[in-house]
Amino acid sequence: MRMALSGQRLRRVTVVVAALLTIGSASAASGMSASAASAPPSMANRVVPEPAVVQPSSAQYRITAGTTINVQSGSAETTAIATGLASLLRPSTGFALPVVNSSLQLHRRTTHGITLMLSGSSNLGPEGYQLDVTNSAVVIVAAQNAGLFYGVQTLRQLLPAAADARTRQSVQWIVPGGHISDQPRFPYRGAMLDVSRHFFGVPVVERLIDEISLYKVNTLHLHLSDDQGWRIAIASWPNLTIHGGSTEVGGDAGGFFTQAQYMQIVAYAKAHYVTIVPEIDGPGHTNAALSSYAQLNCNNVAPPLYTGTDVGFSSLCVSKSVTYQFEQDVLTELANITPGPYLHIGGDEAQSTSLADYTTFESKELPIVAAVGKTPIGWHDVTKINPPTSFIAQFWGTTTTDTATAAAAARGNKVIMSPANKAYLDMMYTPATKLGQNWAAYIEVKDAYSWDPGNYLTGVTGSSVLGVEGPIWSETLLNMANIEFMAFPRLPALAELGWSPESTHNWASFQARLGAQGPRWTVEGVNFYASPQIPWAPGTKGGVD
Ligand code: TNX
Repeated sequence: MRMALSGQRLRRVTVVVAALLTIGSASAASGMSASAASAPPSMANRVVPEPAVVQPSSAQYRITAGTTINVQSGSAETTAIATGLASLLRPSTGFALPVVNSSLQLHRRTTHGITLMLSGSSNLGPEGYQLDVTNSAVVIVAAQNAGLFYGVQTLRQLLPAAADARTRQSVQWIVPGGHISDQPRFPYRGAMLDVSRHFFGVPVVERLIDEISLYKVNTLHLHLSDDQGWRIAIASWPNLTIHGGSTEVGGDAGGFFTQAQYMQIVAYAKAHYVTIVPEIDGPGHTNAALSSYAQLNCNNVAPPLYTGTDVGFSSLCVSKSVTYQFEQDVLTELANITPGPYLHIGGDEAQSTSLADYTTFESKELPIVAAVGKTPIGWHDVTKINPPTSFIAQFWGTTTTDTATAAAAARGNKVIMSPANKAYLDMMYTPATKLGQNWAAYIEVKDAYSWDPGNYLTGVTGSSVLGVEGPIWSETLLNMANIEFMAFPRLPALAELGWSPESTHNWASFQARLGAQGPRWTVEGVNFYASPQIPWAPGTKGGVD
């Protein structure tokens, strides 16, 4: 592994040196001293997550008024990706950038402009792509449209940050030359938004999808129910949202998604190659439901709504059959509006449910998920009931050993890694951070980056790991600016752990590449934490806590 690592680095260095030599002699020929010429942009040290293979060259492609974006005719989805790129670049460049459907067989070496091509080749995998930048063309090739979308996200990061501006900028639109060949390490790269403790509406969720998909995050888990609020309308149990969605932490009015709004989010996510994973937590974290329907309580008394931040005090009534009718109805309606393969059933911190009751509840809940045609994900607490191997455990602990999760992995269950002291995006960065909590750790950018999800939890390695997720719990977060401050720049760090080969993992390289994101977030208006650990590029203006 180490040998391969240094071999790869060496190759990169050699290519960079060769590129610099070429530039040096070109400058000398034009009468300019090499030191007077400003350093040309390079494909290296720009992209987060780090691509699997980057081979910079001395070529440069310049987007001009004459540039077209070409796609093979016949793929409406490819055309939509190309149109998305054109719409992003038109305001800042002021160029027309027409999307051209070509019925000709596009060829990698002879095309001009920016070209998106689907190739039959499957060695790029379902999300992989190749990007070639020469003096005359940018060509992105992938086996599937998801790969073309990711190639476009890489291209965006190779362009000047001003490309993301909404008004015309006078900038040379240069794409540094070379070759990138890229595909993800893990299939599941996620973020989670807690819309229960504080409710956030459709525009916030869509903006978050915009922001995370630039870093090739492909899953957004929505924590839709908890003690403080029920946030998805369920037609057969309307009081869940009418009453249970009416408030939030701190006592302000809460809110909820209608099923039409939820479907709008799902569609927006799909267009960004993001799968929505809806979570209905149980048997604990259920006060909002218990408060909405007295019959879900063992004593038939509905408790008041809760606006505090304690955990572990609520439980559905495990011995009542109505509890399972409720679960069946809720999960059926949710499955009907969720095209993705997963339903998340929570299962964490059921401190008011006995182990026997917890086992009974989960043993009845898991078959309901299967019956509605979905794969269950739950917090790793569920592994203590020996769930079937179809169950996916999301690890949130703060230790590197967990016997029940390791035993589940040994039986064949897959695990999503969200260790709270590395991946919880609601943790404060330092004791001076105003937002967030600190029960698991203070998590600076280097802490979020410096661990290996594929080799972290004893007994949970390699193919047992489905991927990584960064949860944004919202007890202390009131709005988009708060969410962004906690997620950026740590979510891109987690995205790199989920996407990039372990052999590319390198803090110094990450520091430089993350620093290059600062001007982009500044242009986009992302309110991020300008960590002193990162050498932010000129043009970076940090956000506020
Ligand atoms: C623990 S860990 C929780 C959440 C809280 C979070 C706050 C887990 C699955 N549950 O209920 O919001 O800590 O950091």
